[in-house]
Amino acid sequence: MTHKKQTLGEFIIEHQASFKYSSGELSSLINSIRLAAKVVNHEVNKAGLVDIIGQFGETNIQGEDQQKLDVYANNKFIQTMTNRNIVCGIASEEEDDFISINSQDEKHQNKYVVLIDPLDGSTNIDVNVSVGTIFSIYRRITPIGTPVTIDDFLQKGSQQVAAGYIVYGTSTMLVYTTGDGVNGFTLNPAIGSFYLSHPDMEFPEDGNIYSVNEGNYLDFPLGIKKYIKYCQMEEDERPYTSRYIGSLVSDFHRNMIKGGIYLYPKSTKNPNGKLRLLYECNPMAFLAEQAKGKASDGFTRILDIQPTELHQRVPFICGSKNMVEKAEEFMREFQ
Ligand code: AHM
Ligand code: MG
Repeated sequence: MTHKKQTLGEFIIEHQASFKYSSGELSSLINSIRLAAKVVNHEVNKAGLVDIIGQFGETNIQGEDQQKLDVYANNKFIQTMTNRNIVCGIASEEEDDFISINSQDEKHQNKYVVLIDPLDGSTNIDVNVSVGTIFSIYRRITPIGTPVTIDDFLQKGSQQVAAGYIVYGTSTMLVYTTGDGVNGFTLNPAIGSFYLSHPDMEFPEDGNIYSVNEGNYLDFPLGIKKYIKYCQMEEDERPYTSRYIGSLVSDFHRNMIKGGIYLYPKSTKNPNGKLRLLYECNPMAFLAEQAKGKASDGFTRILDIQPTELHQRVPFICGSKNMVEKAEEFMREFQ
């Protein structure tokens, strides 16, 4: 039996009414992310051609400056959301400060702010390995009609109304949540549409994959060292398999489908971990919880951490519920 797959556009319209703050604004916002994702995807797919058509950062044959892909992605997402006048503010991992958006005719009337990591894991681009975009959406807390302030961006992750990622992999997928489960859409490049391919995504409660940069092992806290040894021990279902792409979106995506845990702990080199709370950890933590997984800094639920600055870093442990709880157990026991 064949049945027609739903497109992301259709899915957004169908779910708009059920969204608790429904006014169409959030749907337009997700739609604009979908559009920018397609444009960025096109550019990412051409990355392997740089030797033929010129390096990023160089001037191309038309005399135009070619941008590095992460700069390109940053500009594209910001431009799309600004032009369509659907958010009141944007913060990006690529920008030092947040951007306040104000249209000529409607002064600060939009209610959402977006935080974005436009191209995460971008060092993987040079070697043709998957990268991703991560986004996080909040309702502003300052009054409509006034410019956004830093407080609109420094909200706890538990206040997110939507979050998602795009993985530019063997196929390109957009995966997102509006707080009612997680759904994944695969891009059909021939047609240019995303189709619902992974409805109601969930982390298996347990898994057998651990993903961590073990090159930093000697610098890890004792609890993490002990947990890694536990993963490697021959007992019950162990040893687990080690899989580390070094691209958070891809490692998360695989672990969500197969069952696994991702860890980026603190180390001597990175005393607060490496990943950014606002652009990376909060959105992934929201997705993880919506997919019945867990996300923690080893002791505290990520979504409960009160951010104090835009580019704050935190240790990050995320994945299948039982695995994250086990890692937390080790953190508590071996401080
Ligand atoms: P980036 O924001 O500079 O791209 O760094 C984030 C990336 C994650 O996608 C990935 O999981 C991690 O950094 C890999 O770091 P490392 O190379 O230290 O293992
Ligand atoms: Mg990043």
